[in-house]
Amino acid sequence: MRTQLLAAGIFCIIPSAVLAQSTIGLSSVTPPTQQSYPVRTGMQQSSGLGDCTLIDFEGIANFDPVGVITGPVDVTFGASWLGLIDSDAGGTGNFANEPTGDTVTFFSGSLDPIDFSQPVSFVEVSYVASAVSLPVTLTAWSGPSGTGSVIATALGNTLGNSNDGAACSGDPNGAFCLFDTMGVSGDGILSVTLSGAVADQFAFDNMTFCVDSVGTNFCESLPNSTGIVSNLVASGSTLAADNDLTLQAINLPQNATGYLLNSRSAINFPLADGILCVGPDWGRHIAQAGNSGGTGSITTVVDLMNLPRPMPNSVMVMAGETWYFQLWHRDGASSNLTNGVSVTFD
Ligand SMILES: [Ca+2]
Ligand SMILES: [Ca+2]
Ligand SMILES: [Ca+2]
Repeated sequence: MRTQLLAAGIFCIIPSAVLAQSTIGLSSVTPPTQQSYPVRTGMQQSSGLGDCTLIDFEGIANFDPVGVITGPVDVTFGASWLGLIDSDAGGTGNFANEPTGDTVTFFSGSLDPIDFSQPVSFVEVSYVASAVSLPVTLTAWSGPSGTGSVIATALGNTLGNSNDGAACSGDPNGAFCLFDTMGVSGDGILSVTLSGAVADQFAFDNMTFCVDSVGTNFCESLPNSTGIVSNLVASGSTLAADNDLTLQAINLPQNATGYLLNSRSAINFPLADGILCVGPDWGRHIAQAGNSGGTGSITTVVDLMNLPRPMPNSVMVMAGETWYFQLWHRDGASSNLTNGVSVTFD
């Protein structure tokens, strides 16, 4: 025991090597200064995501501006946002364990805003950051290009660079190797900005945005085998009589089965690899069990007229009630859960 403590102490006092290594950036080459600004189509992987859209950045060349990604909502990335491909896949990126494919986006120079052509209500990114880029703040704005009023902010404080001490390894190479998510929600988001990050020391991969999200995230689970905590996003109407509620689990492991849980009460209890946020009186949407497929997403359309319950077998959701939801899914030999989302009905 004494030897282990001593070893740990010695390990902790080698900051000079760590500091020196932390200057190694995300890319081993300096981006060119003059570039065209592209408009892209077909870049979004939206299958199975319903009202939510996932931008995975696959297909953008190394150092090519991300530009405008067109779709139901056009997303315009400021000129400083560039594609970066993993060095293990032929690019120059010093990263690993990116949530999709081999391509992420990082910025060169200023931290430019990201604009949405129509209001969205949820924006989440999977980011990776070295120590000098923490904490990083994601801010949602009511106007374009970081104007108007602040709708919501989210703080990212996960150390992602193994040279700075993050407990992760490359795939097989890449010091920026631990991704985490941060997300903002609220009505009428027209742009998001990032602050606190340092150029060439911060990147993100998947950007998920949703329209018409409702409800409140009330409980955080633990990272699943992708290294990220999965999220449950509610969309539709909070008017019980509308019977219009969809719950989308995102950032799940690929090809994992899972089903929704509901409850009138919230708890916080370790279960398998995650945290159980609902119950103990769960209703289980077993008949709607889904598979996360290649997008890592399961969508459940909830029937508010016949919500599955242990006893009686189903109930109708009434105005004034608050319900808590969470998705439970397989994860390799074990299982995990999404974050919880609560919805109060009118
Ligand atoms: Ca790599
Ligand atoms: Ca990789
Ligand atoms: Ca990607």
